Amino acid sequence: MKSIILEKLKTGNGLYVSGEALSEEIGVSRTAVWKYIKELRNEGYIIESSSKKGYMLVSTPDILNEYEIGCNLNTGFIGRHVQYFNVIDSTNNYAKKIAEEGCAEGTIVVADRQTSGKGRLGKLWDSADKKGIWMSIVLRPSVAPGEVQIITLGASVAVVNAIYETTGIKAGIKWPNDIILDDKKVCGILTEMNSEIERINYLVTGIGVNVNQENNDFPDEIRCIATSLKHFADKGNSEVKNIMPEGTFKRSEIIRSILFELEKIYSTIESGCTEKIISAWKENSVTLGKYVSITFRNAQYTGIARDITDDGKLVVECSDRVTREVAAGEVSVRGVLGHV
Ligand code: BT5
Repeated sequence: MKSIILEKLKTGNGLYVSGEALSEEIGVSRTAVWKYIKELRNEGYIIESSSKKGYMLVSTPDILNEYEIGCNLNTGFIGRHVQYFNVIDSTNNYAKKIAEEGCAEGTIVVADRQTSGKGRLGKLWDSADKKGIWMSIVLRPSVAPGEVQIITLGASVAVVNAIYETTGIKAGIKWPNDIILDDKKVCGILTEMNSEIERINYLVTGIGVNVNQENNDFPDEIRCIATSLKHFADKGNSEVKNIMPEGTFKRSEIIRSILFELEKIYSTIESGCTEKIISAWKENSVTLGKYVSITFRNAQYTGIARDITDDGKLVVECSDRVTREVAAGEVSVRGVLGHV
């Protein structure tokens, strides 16, 4: 009911919609309409009211509810079910729970703030309130468990494409799936899997994008390695687009675009055309051609990252002249110079 009222106010295009018309069209009392308006205001919508003219939607702040994400969402199944929280421990944890319970494929869990956002290997992911996209997507791919890396690579391509489409900002991918701007991390992806030997039961792809943080919003420990889309845009890049008057980006728009790009890529993977994803990943890579240091079977090597294999392993030509193929999770890759 609330979403119908919201839709009517939005199609009012900045004009008043009378309370009586709303109550008649929807079939609820005027008091009920007033109650829903109050709820919408509590969610952050700026709605003016006049006893004679009714209600007018003045502005829609950066809100992440099911309605804002679903409106104009151009996907078949990814993002068609949204579970929104203003605060949660970790969207990945909740997504795993509902995946266990059998939620629909493509369900997303999104939060304004995480209290225990997770990176890989128990590391923490800083998830400041309303500043970023903290979102997890439940997938049930038909690829074999050993080939799951392609979905993670695909997710990073989807994020880079979506950031470019919605903000004009061209980010790069550090292998396997950190999204980098100005040598700093603007997004991290954490994929968790529940599988049997031959079959994936479900996959949760967690995506964290720093959108509207100022540099001071990051904790000291990560301030010199983290950045946000806003921080990048504030430096005065002429290609940046869609910045709101308050100097921030609308998270719901970026989310919709990520979901759209991800669904395209996911369908390509499910139809067996993984080479397209690999080549898109290579085009956006900031790792290939760079010196990297790797940890491989407990030994350290340095070398040049030359390629990635069809199943997503990084091919490194090491300085001892041996070429090694390393998988994410087994290795850490650090640029010899800088973050990349
Ligand atoms: C990642 O791990 O990059 C994966 C991050 C995934 C976060 C999303 S948010 C939605 C979903 N729910 C979750 O609970 N998680 C996912 P990793 O490569 O291990 O990087 C972690 C490291 O990045 C930390 O040790 C910090 O050094 C750094 N870091 C932490 N918070 C950051 C931030 N907001 N921006 C940039 N770097 C950050």
